[in-house]
Amino acid sequence: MSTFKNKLEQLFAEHEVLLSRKNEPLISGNGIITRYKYPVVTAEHTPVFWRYDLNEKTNPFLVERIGINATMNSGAIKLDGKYLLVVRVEGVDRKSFFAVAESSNGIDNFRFWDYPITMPEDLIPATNIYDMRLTVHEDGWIYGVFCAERHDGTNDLSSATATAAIARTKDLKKWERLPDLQTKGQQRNVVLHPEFVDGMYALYTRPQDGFIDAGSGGGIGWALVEDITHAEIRNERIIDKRYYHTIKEVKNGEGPHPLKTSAGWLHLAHGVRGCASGLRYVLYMYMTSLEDPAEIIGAPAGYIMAPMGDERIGDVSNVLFSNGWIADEDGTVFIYYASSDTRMHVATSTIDRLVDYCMNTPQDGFSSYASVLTLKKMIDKNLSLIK
Ligand code: M1P
Repeated sequence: MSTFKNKLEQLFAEHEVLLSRKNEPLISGNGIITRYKYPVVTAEHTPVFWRYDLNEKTNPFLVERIGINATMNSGAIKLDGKYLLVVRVEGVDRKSFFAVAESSNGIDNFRFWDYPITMPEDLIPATNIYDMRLTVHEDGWIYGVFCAERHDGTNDLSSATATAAIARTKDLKKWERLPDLQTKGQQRNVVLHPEFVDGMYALYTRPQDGFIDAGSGGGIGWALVEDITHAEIRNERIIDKRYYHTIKEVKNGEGPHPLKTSAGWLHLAHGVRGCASGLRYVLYMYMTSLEDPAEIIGAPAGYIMAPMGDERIGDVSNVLFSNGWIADEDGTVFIYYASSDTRMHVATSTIDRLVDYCMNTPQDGFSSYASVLTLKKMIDKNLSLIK
């Protein structure tokens, strides 16, 4: 066999070993979620035939022609019994695009579909698209809301605009692009609520002054729009505020759309704080009422997940980010999260555990004094049990 053929066979064989590797649960530290040993989707999971020209004549050295840099911030959905991630794939050229990776159990063996998604352009083409939130809406469509990034047209090459782009599909293959969300300022991390509210489409928003800085945008917002095919925000109010000296002091953003439970809507979000080593992104949760999905009824202090071990290192280090989760009928919840803008992981929990976490974890008292009082209450209660 020629060297080329040998090398090719080896490439496919190594790829298959990676794709078919079984994942293993790790003993969790907090009893709320279970992490897994291996990331579920990495750049190396992308098909060999995306990266290599397999023709010996045009690629005699069998080198990579199209490099993939990262697989991250993925929307998630269960369709026809399959766990599907709409992965943000980032090429070495720094452009992100969407591609579907499929698994039959949600924790390992994710395989990309042969082709990435060809997302139609809006009237004004975007330079980069990323971070899709998927929502099966009660109107019958599957919506993908994502960030469309464009250069702002000034001489400053780093100056961009972030807009919420909207597209819909029935099968994740053929997408209809709708006009981008019209808002006063910039928006990222916009998420469509799965149900109509007062007969309107409801959006979780994240108003921001600039491309990076949330600035005066006070946190996660809420807005109703009449027509999703020409979505325009006229009124927006902040429902989950940022606070000084918390995990969401600098920024926050809704993750995937909330999960409906008998006790309320379960929300997953990211919170950002600044520190000497830069920004630190953690995941936190809160709960809103069934009657009013914008009214917070449970807000545990601090984070539920923060970067750990290898998760702490990557293209943008010290970042956990989630925009996809799946709740199975038996109550298992699969939380898909990216670490350090580099690779995708899964953590599992259950609806009951997450509701218990949201409703029974002490809230933030916003000072050291208040934290000590909260801790002393727990100690009093426990010592009366064990002494
Ligand atoms: O690099 C961390 C994250 O930064 C942005 O999120 P946010 O707008 O909340 O700061 C996004 O670019 C996101 O994709 C990225 O993971």
